[in-house]
Amino acid sequence: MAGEWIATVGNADQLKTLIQGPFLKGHREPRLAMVGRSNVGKSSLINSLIGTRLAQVSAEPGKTRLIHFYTWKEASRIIVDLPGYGYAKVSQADRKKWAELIQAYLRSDENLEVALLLVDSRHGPSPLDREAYDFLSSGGVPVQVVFTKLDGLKTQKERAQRRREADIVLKEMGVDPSSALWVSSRSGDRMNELVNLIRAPSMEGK
Ligand SMILES: Nc1nc2c(ncn2[C@@H]2O[C@H](COP(=O)(O)OP(=O)(O)OP(=O)(O)O)[C@@H](O)[C@H]2O)c(=O)[nH]1
Ligand SMILES: [Mg+2]
Repeated sequence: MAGEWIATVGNADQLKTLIQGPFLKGHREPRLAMVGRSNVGKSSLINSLIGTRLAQVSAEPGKTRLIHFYTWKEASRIIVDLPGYGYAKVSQADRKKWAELIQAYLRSDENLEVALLLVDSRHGPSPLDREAYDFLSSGGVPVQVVFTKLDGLKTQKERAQRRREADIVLKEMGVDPSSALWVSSRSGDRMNELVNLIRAPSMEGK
């Protein structure tokens, strides 16, 4: 088995009992958190990395409303599937709950290695993505930007154009554009670059 579900939490109090120091239910592997707007492809990317369909994927945005923890055995990591932001139909109260839950997670987890900030390659970083980036980096969390759904950019010309546009926004955000990865979990295109980066000694040592 390439990975398995460990736990699901829906409120901040449950997090405190679940995460004890560096441990999460007895597991002490470093954690990778998936952050990004609803429907950007977080759960799909998790399934592609782990190699099984553990995380629930849906065409309907706002599917992941809880925090799910999975083991990714091959890389000795725990992957954290966080609820997506920016779903228009979510009420103000739900948005607040989302922010509180994610903040509580980031505060309680001493073993968070990196947050993968997922951005839709067809649209580039949105104002909400920029907000998420600022929020993570101001909390001292290392962030890796990953553009998803690369298969949606059909031609080399379109890819180059989107990349030029995204690079401008990344620079404004203070992110080195050459550090960003462009992948497709659907076609598997360039997924190896992400896997190699996660498994690189520099990241393992963090
Ligand atoms: N073309 C394409 N579609 C993708 C890719 N990855 C995910 N999708 C589709 O995008 C939709 C949303 O995918 P999810 O993985 O559920 O997205 P999510 O970010 O987990 O969404 P929430 O849980 O709502 O936050 C689904 O219809 C997926 O099939 C990809 O690499 N290429
Ligand atoms: Mg999801």
